[in-house]
Amino acid sequence: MVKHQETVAYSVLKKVSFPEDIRKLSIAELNTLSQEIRDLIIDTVASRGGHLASSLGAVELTLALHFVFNTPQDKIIWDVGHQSYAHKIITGRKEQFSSLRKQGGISGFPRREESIYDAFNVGHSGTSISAAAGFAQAKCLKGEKDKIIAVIGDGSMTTGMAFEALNWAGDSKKDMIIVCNDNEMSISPNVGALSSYLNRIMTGHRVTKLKADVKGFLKNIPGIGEHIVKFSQQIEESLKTFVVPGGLFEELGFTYVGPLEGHRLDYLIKNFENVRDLEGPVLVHVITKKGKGYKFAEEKPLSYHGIAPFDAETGQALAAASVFPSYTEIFGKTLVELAQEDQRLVAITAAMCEGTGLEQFQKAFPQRLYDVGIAEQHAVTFAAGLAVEGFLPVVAIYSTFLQRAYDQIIHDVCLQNLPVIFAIDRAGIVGEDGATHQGLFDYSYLRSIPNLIIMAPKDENELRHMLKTAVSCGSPVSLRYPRGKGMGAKLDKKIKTLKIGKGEVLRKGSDLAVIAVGATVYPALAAAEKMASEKVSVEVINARFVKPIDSAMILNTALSFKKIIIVEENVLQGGFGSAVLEMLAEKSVSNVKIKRLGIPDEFVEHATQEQLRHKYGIDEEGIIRAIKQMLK
Ligand SMILES: Cc1ncc(C[n+]2csc(CCOP(=O)(O)OP(=O)(O)O)c2C)c(N)n1
Repeated sequence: MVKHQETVAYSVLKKVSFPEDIRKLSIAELNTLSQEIRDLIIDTVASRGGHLASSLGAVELTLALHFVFNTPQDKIIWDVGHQSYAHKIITGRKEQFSSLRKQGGISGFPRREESIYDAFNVGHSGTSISAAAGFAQAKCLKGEKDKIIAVIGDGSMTTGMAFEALNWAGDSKKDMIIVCNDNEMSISPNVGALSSYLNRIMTGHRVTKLKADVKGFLKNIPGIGEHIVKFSQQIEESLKTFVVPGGLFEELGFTYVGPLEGHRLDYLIKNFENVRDLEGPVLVHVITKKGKGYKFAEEKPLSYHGIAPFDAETGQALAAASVFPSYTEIFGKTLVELAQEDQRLVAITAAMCEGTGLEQFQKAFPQRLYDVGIAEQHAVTFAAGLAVEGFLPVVAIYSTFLQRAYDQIIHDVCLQNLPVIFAIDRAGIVGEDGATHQGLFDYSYLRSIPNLIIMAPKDENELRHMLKTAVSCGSPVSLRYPRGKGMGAKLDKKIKTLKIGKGEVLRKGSDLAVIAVGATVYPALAAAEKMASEKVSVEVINARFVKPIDSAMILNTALSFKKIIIVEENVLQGGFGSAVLEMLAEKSVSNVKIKRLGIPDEFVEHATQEQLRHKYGIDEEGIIRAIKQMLK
């Protein structure tokens, strides 16, 4: 069970800083080390929040890999990277581990900038085999013999990228080792045919083990035991075809090793030592338990996948649940309401049913909810197919993961002007997950696509109206909203449709206008309130639409104010502010001073959402600062 850091002796861990330290340890010491690493991970995540269950499940696997392979010369490439906490602890970052995901602290994901042991930057699923293939090809060109190891979960194995890379790797015959860390879970239980296949291998393995045990038992029954064994052997022959472990991978050109029990260090080490000497592509299938060693996480791996700070003793969340529902919750609830009225509505998730708030929809309409696995590209084109057949698909997805389906949005949805709704969650600054997960590009990458309507609500009430508008408009729509709780807005009983391309003036003013969109509208309003107390009159406009923008209203504002601030939670390049500038340039409006607030041309690192909004000057304080500067 969990012990608190102060009281833990960490008898072995205190001797370990780098992998060379663990290579000197006995199996018994390694087992103790596993426990101590788990304690450290649990205590740290309990206070910092983070990805718990996946990291707990990969502790022995991590130790075995670093024990057997000559890291950092040999390269371990983690897929997603949310399981890499043990790796971080034993690769020189034990002391900094308490700064996990803090501003200026270590990242929750492998980062090459952070450590020589982090071979490749990750955060999105399914990249490890492709990257490993690239490494393997490079080693071949350079005549180097270092080992390349990709560690990929069974969930991430369902990504299109993983299939593409397996296809290449199996054919290229380059030396590389793919470790499939199979815990039967993605974030939720894994889905799809490959998952069933892996499951059959495991079941087959269990059957083989069971048969051996039963045979041993029967043989010991005096007199009749031998006869029964002989008879059962005939049955056994037919059972052999039940499963050929790894047959699929063998067919693809891999040497299959497994399934291996993933929490037995002696066993893992022995097998990896054998695998190290194999040539060509090898797939090692390791069976682990998500959340291993922490009762609550083992019981509820989904809840403990990514988790906010909690009490390690009780497993209970530390922060009281917000009084306001989150945007995600309101989206899910509203979708159920709308789907009750409209049979055509169907929902699609790429392995993020809970994260995107679709659980209620799943309960209410199990036949109309499709979890396609970690397959964003497929999700989008699948939606396009449904739309052609007259359905109204809602693809509920995080902004950062939609990036993967860019061509599908253009080629399969927008080119055919199909009514697919992209309900884009976690848009804007997401916080502690850092650069790989910020949703800061969607206005820019979507704004250039014809036929697509782009909207963003100022609060959860407007989200409801926008969802209804999206469902009613018959076009492809991007509806983006931020991570976290809503603004506490009162929800209108009746959900209405909004006029496409029309913004609203929220506050009249005379000195300067702030045009805000999405999550920046309330801070703009608050800033205007504060300025009023300093006798500065600020007009605040809620743009609502990034495409089509409300040209008439913005033009009017430009002509009457001459000083405008535009605020958005998106990169400045190609974002909402760019759209306004383009429109004004088209209309030859030049005598207006415009300041754009948003994210500059850089990747945004991990920190809390508040810290980041502050850093980039898109919170109330930043907007006040900009107003004052402009009026100087
Ligand atoms: C492209 C992409 N889509 C979705 C996600 C969100 N996500 C993070 S981890 C995860 C599940 C990964 O499952 P698996 O690879 O089996 O790892 P496990 O957590 O079981 O160790 C998902 C869907 C992501 N990181 N990248």
